[in-house]
Amino acid sequence: MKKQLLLFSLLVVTATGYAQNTKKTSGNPLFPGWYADPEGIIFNSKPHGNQYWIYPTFSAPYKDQVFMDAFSSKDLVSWTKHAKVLDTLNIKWAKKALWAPSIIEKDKKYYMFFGANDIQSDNESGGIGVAVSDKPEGPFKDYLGKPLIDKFHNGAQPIDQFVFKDKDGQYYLYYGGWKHCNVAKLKNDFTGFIPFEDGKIFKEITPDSYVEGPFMFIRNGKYYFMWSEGGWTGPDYSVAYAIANSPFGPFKRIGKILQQDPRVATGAGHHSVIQVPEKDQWYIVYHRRPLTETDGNHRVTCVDLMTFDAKGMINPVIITREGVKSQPLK
Ligand code: FUB
Repeated sequence: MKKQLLLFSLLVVTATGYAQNTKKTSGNPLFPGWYADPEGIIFNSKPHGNQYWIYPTFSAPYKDQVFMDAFSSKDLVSWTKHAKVLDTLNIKWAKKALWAPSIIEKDKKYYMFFGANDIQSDNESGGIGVAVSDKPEGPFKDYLGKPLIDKFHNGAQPIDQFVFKDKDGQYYLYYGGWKHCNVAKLKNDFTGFIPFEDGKIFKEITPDSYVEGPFMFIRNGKYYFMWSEGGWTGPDYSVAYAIANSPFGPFKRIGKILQQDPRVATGAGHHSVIQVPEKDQWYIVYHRRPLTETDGNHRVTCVDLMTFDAKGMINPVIITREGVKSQPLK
């Protein structure tokens, strides 16, 4: 009996190994589960520098959004889940609606900026917080003991943060829901902000049709600013972008580059971008909703190629079921 069991197990292991070895593309979604607002990143420091990481929102009713999982991969094809890297048990002011993590590595620490509580006015408790860990897989602990931003400024709901390191080493926080986007200059230790020359802390940079989910990257010295448009529970959710010469814009909308494809999925939006180090090779990581699905929370995390034309414009993304080919990092 025991021998039979052993033989059966060997066959299963062999079959699984074979299946993994022959998986040529990532497939979409990248991993099982309802996950939205994915931030994809490659960290600089060893031993984590040879991996892709994705930090998404756990997509569920707000009251159940009390933790965040992360995912890592060596090749974009096989992914490992890291459960509950952030948990509201470790953040006394965060009660629900943990949203849209944005992560950055600095001085051997990992800082995660997150939204919590979905505040509707300045009278409610919550907003954007910061958590810190020694490792990308957490556990992340509350860094400030209170939100970093807990009020509306320039009409922007304090959600959907993105932390950006500029060419000169300065860190900025782009954020905002309710169709307004602000940028603020972070203090070097991320405990607060440095006012701009005009004395203001929150500079509004909202482009046309902006709704939420800002993201920034630099290519060939230009600032590519991207954001989500439409309503996240509907099919028209999408991503548009602008190009500027400065991190403050002006951000003149160029057009949409990610949206639903009625043959593949709806509601494609709230994305991030990964560049393969030292290569002009780019991926867009985003969420979308399976065709015919009507539950707003049924959002899944996907990856597809992002390419540019000869003038540096982003080509419209082709959303796929296959995903992308294996791309191991050095
Ligand atoms: O996942 C919660 C919210 O949905 C995000 O903060 C928005 O950007 C939208 O994707």
